[in-house]
Amino acid sequence: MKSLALLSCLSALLFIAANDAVADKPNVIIIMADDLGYGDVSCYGATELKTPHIDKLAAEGQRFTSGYCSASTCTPTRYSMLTGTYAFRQKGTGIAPPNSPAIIQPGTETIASILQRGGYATAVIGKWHLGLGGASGPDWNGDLKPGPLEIGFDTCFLLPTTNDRVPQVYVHDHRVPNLDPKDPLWVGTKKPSDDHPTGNTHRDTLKMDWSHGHNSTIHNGISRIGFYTGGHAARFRDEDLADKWVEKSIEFIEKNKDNPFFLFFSSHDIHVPRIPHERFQGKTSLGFRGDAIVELDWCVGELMKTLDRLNLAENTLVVFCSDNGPVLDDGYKDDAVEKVGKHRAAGPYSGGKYSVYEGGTRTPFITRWKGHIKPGVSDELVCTIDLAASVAKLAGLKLPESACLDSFDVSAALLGDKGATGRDHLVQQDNGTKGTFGLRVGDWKLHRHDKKSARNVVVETKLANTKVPQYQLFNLAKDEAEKTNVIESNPDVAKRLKAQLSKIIDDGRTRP
Ligand code: NG6
Ligand code: CA
Repeated sequence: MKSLALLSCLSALLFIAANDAVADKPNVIIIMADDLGYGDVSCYGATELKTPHIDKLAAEGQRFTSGYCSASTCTPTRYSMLTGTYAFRQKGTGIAPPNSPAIIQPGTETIASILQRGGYATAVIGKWHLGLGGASGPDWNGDLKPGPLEIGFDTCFLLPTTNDRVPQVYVHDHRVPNLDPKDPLWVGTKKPSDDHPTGNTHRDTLKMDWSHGHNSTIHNGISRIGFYTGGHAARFRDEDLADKWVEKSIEFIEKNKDNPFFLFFSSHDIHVPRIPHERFQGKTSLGFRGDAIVELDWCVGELMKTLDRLNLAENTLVVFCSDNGPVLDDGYKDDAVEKVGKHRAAGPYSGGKYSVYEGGTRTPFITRWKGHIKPGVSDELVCTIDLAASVAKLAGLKLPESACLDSFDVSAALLGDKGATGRDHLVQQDNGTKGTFGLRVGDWKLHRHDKKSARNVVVETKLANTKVPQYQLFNLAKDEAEKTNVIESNPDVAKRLKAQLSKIIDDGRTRP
């Protein structure tokens, strides 16, 4: 009897100790915007629209002027944010097509698997675009695995690819919800029948016309990349995506308010097709591209309100970032080019999405953790690829030696600690494993264009490929817009950076 009492006393003590340890672990919310440029929000200088919620986040935390994503397209940035490893090291990490199999293999350590092992509840809600299913691709009518649940997420509620690619259905954990077995979902690359309506054959019926690509299957009056049939009961309306992400995220936060959680809020805004909810349409002078930014800002506000309501703001690190720089015309005629006016989506930088000029990867990057981060502006160099190592550090978790090969612990810089430094170098890439690299070391920036041309024109004019030499060197301190190639006058710097870039690629890892 006595020993039983002692045992229950001991287990009660252990429980308290365990809970104390858990209480030290901050919740983590990563809000990743899609295609949002450095100059697209008012706290980074936008004057033609207002983003009060994102601005508030910045005012209450650290706003980074050298915050980057690691690639200028979606799939490689998301791959490297989750795995902590540069995407150029792994074949098959370029922009994923509709029927892409899972790109991150089960067993790969990710920011989610590390936090999950550390006792966190983990979720990804929103755009995935990292493939689903085994080698033969997604089984849309069956179990969609492997996927997020096989690499560390307890739960997911997804848009499987991007919304300009088919199909327009959600994925909840391993299944497409509301699928009627009598109306199976088929997704493919070839027109399924001669009379299948497409953006080419039924162009005059579209509610938003396409400008390039995006002329296959039509859903909700918008033609997409790829073909699909069936699954009608499961299909969503583009207008409702943002509301759905917010609704599902609030559910997840409420459910896990008493234990540590990690939420990857993966917005589809402001990717094409930009179809904000009716209540945001026409809210800016910039057309749907601007309205989608306002919708994104609303999402941020709703998430922050939820943290306040549940008294979690002082226990939650919020990171706001983007997956690549901006683009105006990305395949639909949504007036983004015509209505841009004075708005400079990439801020002072050149290039944008698809480019290794600064506009492609230098994006809004904000951290907030009330009571732990002193508000301010930081010029330290940080990147989405560092979130894995940095968040692991904040949660008191160790990174396995063989994982997260390029993720640096910049947690002190993320918290804005006095004297804390970010990275001393960063590699940027465009898309895929072969192509174009940028290496920033201090104020120097080396470009290595293995392709003969690059998208380097400013985003306000139409993005177009122009011929470039294989190597270029810029001094960002004097020339933030990368206009003057100074490689001839700085041969020693060029030699050093070229060698450093080759070594980073050849070594297979940069994390010590
Ligand atoms: C491109 C698409 C573009 C966009 C991009 C992926 C065409 C002509 N262009 O191939 O619209 O979908 O892929 O964007 O189809 S990302 O942000 O997901 O990387
Ligand atoms: Ca993107």
